[in-house]
Amino acid sequence: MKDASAATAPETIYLADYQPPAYLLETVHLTFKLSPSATRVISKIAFRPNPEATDKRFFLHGEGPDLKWAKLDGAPVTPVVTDKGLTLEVPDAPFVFEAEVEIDPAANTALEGLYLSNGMFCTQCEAEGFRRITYYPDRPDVMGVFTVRVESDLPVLLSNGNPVAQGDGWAEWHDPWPKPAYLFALVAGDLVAHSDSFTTMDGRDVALNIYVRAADIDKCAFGMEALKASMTWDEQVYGRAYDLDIFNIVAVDDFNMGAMENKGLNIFNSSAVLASPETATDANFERIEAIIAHEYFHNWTGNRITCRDWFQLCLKEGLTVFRDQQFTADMRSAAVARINDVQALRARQFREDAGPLAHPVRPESFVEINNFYTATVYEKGAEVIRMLKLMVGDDAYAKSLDLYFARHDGQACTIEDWLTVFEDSTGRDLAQFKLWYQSAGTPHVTVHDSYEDGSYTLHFDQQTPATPGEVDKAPRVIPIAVALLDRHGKTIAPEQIFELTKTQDSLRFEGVAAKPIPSVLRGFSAPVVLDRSALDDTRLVQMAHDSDPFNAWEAARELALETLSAMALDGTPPATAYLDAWRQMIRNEDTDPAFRALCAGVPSVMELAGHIKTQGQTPDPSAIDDACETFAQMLAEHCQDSLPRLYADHQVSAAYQPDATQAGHRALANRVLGLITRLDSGAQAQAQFDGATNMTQQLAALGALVRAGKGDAALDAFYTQWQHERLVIDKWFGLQASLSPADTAAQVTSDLTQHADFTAKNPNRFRATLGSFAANTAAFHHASGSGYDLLADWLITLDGINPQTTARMTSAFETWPMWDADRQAKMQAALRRILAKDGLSRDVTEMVTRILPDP
Ligand code: B3K
Ligand code: ZN
Repeated sequence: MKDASAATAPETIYLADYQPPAYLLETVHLTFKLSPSATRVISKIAFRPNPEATDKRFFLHGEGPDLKWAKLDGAPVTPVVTDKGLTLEVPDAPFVFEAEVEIDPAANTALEGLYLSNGMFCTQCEAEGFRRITYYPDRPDVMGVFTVRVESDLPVLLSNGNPVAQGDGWAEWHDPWPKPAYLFALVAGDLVAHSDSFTTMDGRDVALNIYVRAADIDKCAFGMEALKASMTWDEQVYGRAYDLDIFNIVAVDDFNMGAMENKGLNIFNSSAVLASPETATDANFERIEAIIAHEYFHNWTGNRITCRDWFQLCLKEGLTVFRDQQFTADMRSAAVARINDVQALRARQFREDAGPLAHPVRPESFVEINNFYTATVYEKGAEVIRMLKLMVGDDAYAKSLDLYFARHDGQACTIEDWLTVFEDSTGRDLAQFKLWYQSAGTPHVTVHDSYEDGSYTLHFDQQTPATPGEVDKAPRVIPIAVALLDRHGKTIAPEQIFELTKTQDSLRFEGVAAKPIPSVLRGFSAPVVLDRSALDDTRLVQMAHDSDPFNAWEAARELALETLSAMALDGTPPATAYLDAWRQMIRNEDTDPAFRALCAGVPSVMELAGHIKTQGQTPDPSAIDDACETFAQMLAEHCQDSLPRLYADHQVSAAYQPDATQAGHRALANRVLGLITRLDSGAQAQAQFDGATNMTQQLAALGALVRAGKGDAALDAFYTQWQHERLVIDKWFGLQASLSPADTAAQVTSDLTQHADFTAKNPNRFRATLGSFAANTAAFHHASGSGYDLLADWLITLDGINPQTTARMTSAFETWPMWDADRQAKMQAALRRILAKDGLSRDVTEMVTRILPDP
């Protein structure tokens, strides 16, 4: 029934073209007869005309399912089928459509739709994967009540909602909550469950399960605790209770991202849920806690209230990231959590916003929606909500969220709906605030000050650089948290929120006895680049005393950026006063070890390159890398006498716990170990490696040894010890690709791709190897171009296997405008080589075309 001539060039979809669906759903019945290469899917869907639709044509999406038969109200019909879907003449009245299709999960290496992972059937339907399973109105504003029957010999058969009935070789599930197809999920496998239960605040008993392969059953306890903590937190903080009798999580090895919030059946990349002290680091535990929370929180922000169309993705993702950030701040140290969030935002989102892939938090067009699950939609989307909360205040935020849930439960909504809720509940006009959703680019805010006769004024300017397709930018509303400190760091004017709404404006303080130290953009109150170079340099005081821990860290970071940039540009050595202050900071036992570990972090080569670029210079990755090495060596020597004691004082003797307190001690001790390794030829690191009782210690020691060029024996020992733990072997691949020196890393990585354990079919392994290499900035940007060639070769190979993961990884090339002409030319040549590949996927074609300059 295929009409091959219907194949068309990739089409651009526009927000402005949104049309309501022609038909709405009542009920959906699906039967899956599972078989690796020939799964049959039988569907029975009750439709009714949408009174609000103008276009009445009946169209079902479908990409790949082989249609065996179709019926309309019980009578056989022959729809017109193309490679995008099917059309059929239908009555202008309710009707039932039935069909049977065949699909091939075993051949599905793209990991979208129904696929096989190590003998387990599983699904990934967001954003548009359901159309690879069967013919269906695969758009988020079409919601149905699903009943699903799964037939298979495999022992565990799962789908969304509550279990209805089961027998030998089959199980039936019913999900009472209407949902779009992207939230559909099915799992069948030889699995075991780590089980628990939870009683909701409204008295519902919920069975909780984490399903894994038998060998992983000892790695589920932490995830389960994180799930229960998330359920409690959402009740206490947002008043949201869970709404089914069962909540299942399944760990899958082959997965394109972290996890997926399918209603009642979350599917997780095994790296985002499995953890034991021996196999996972403190950072892994923290990430797992955050992802479990994130997916659970989607039950309300995403599932109960979903998106009208995919342009509204930030409606669920920005809000859910903001909620998981709040959760982490409550569960751990709020200051450390905020610094981590801002570091990630700057590393990924600011970089995106400054390059050829810049787009608004709510984009206005796309070719492949999977290319818009970006740091801008997620992390900047969360920052926008953080600003909104700061501007309206905590109580008004809580009231607005209550109204949002009450007004829109069960609906598919837009950013306009979201903002209207806030306007209605607070009376504020949010027209200017909406620019944060509509306009791309990171605003640059410049501040200078003046002081005269007890009157102190801060003068602000804002300007947003041009982004692709958007040259002139109107001023935005920027909430700037400000306090004044005296010369000793004591607060003399408490924190207030100044809203900068114009291109230029000022904030005045009267009765200020002496010129104060301004603490500006406290807590990183807005996602902007702040230039405070016109202010007096008070950063050494702020680093030691600012009452806002974010700004204390920021002062340390700015000093490090400035010192290292000067070293890289012309060899200026660090000031002794700065090295002294650094030593004092790391030894200051009055501050949280986790915070000190963050302040002691040397900026990445990429962050330094960005800083040098904003100073109007062209960064040289190799010179920056050398400066970082020299700087670390100088710090080690300057702090030499303090290091053994610091290292000893922060060893944890209690049994391993993945909590923030213990993790903070380990983080600081491991930073110190990095410095000690520069002085003792790796003796201490080898001792830590040999005696390690948890992965945090073991991996940090291995990293220190590899960095020092003394890691060969330890790498072999690590591999031998962990060869049956695939998540640990990912670390083994990743560490070598990311920490090998710039001159050899491309060869090391290329050799790793020849290792028996390397496979491009597993996204975790591919990312651990090639993704880590691309993040090794000095190596990836090696002047020879060998890094660009290696990545391009592998992306060309991977595109034939998994377009979505390939497309994501092309963003390694988005920084081309930052570098010198030779590197720019080499990066563009590598991109053109990818673009020239025959049959290149739509996903990668869109990304590479956007990254390359206009011809
Ligand atoms: N909603 C999913 C992401 C789906 C990505 C599709 N390419 C996970 C999350 O954000 O929670
Ligand atoms: Zn999400």
